[in-house]
Amino acid sequence: MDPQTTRALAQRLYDAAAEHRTVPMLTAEHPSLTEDEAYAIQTALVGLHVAAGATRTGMKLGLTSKAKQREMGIDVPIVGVLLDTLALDPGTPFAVGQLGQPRAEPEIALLIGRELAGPGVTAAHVLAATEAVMPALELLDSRYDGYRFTLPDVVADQTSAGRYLLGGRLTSPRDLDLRLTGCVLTRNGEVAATAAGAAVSGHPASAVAWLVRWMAARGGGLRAGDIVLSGGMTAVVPLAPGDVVTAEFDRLGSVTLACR
Ligand code: OOG
Ligand code: MG
Repeated sequence: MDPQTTRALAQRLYDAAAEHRTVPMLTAEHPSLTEDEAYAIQTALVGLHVAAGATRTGMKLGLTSKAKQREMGIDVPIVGVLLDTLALDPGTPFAVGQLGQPRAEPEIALLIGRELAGPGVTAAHVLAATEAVMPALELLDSRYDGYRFTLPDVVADQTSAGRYLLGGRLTSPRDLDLRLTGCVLTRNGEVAATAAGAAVSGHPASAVAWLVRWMAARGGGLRAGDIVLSGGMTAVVPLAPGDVVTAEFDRLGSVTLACR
């Protein structure tokens, strides 16, 4: 794919998000779009946000749990970029109309304490480099009609990144077994889904180790201060004005999103 087409497709997704519209899947027009070409579109899309003033705050993993893979019909993990413009303030109700097809999912977030890079990084290295883990809600928003896509489509669309909200408590991962970290997701007081950390690639740190190796293969790595979302633990809940969604985690605390 030539650079001009890559840029034009990134602009199409950028404009769709800005105007709260959806567009047909890119693969409808470009059926042979590869995963690598899709990541190039994503990079161009992130570049448009950065040109408009956004700053990178970390990385997000997607489709790291069976629940999510089943939900979207795609069984490989995907990677996106977190930006400061996507971060929500805890305690401030979110005007959900800012997103076209808003959904929420509970995730375990890692705050990376020191640079982490290289092809040999394991879950143990990730845990040693993690300053804290935090409860998180990711708000997803596909820019595609009917919230349907193939793997290259969702990669190009910044892995449906919408917003993210981190809980207010930092917990050291040292004395935790994140595999066993239970999560209860409630929507308007009703339990919507439950899971444990092991739902995420067997262990959230394994998912992040995979991410670091993936970044190493592309000449990058995690930086000190990066936030990493390790991937949705459960199926999503849809969001509408008035909804209150809470993700409660054993030993990590909770995070609540109020929608207006
Ligand atoms: C794709 C993004 C998936 C996750 O945590 O699994 C994702 C989607 O479901 O729209 O962020
Ligand atoms: Mg997610």
